[in-house]
Amino acid sequence: MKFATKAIHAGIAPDPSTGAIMTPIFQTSTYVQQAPGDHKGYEYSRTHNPTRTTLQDNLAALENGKIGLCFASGMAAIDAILKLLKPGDEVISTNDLYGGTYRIFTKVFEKYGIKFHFVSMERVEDLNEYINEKTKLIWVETPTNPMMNIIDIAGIAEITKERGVLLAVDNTFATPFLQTPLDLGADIVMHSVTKYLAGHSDVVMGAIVVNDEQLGQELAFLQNACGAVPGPQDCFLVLRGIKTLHIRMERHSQNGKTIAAFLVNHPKVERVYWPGFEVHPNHQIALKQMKDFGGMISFTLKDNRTEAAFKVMEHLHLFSLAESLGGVESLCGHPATMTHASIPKEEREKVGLVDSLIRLSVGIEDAEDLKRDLAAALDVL
Ligand code: P1T
Repeated sequence: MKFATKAIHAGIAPDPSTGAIMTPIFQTSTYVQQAPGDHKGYEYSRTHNPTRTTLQDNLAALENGKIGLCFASGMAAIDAILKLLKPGDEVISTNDLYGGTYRIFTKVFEKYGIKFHFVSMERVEDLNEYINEKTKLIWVETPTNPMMNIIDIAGIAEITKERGVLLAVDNTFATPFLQTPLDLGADIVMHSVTKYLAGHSDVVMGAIVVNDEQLGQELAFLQNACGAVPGPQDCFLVLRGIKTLHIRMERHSQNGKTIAAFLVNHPKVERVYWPGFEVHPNHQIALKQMKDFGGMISFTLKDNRTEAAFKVMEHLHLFSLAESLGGVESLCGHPATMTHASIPKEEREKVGLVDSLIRLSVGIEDAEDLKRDLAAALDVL
């Protein structure tokens, strides 16, 4: 099945009791058993819920994986992956990543004796320097949040396979429409479903997809044992959102391209971070592993004062100032004080995340209107 068909049909069947074409919201905590242990596959909704199962199966199909698991948030999904580890284990992560991921690594799991190394993975072979016998997991975000670096998933997978280390990819920015990390050799793909998958800024959710049966069972055990599961109504909303994922991603990518081209030629703009530019340092890898470039763009201004960035964002109207991304409506954000404030300034600046950086989540509105909004706001400077 091709992607668009899978988005609408994979894992989804009419409800057997009524024929309802839409998966019902099974708003129930428990299920009646005929005798202890004699049930229809459902015992308690933390463990299994039919609305969640349908979404998990649909997500697994989209990522070309075997087992999908949904969590109460993207952070809860990351938490479950980290709980595969034990004290003394080491993790190597991209040095540019969502601030909340950096925070759970350094402020939560370091306390439990897990060591994290943050490195640039732009040159895949450099990774070998950091891998030792304690290394258990490589954590890759690509495109990275917010600097839009692209990491060569297949290149890293070659190394992790050889060295017997797990490779997890946070696929939030790309979605399975643009990139399928399991096909490139990753062991675990993770999502903040909150973003493009849900797509309508009305749900917080996370997901993990894997191919390996045993790894899937370990993660399903953690999902049930720790219990950060999403409710059935949220699963229904995400199932509905995913039905248009392919159409939305095409439009996000098209609008992203228009806005990136507009910004790069604007006299007040210093630098635009978008992997679709031929001059982007990892453009060739983006071409190799992504179908298109998506709707995320970061940029800096020639006037590099934080106040200048604030002024531009204040004068944007169609781009609302808010955390998050991936909804149909355009958003703008200031990573240094918002999504990435939990990363120390010196660490942020090492990767180019300066105080004047603005991040855009380009929505699916009319691109000319979005351009006009940006032009008017930049004119204020
Ligand atoms: O917000 P939550 O659903 O818990 O997902 C966390 C998360 C994980 N990974 C990436 C790449 C993310 O971007 C996020 C959440 N990010 C934002 C809220 C943001 O505005 O960048």
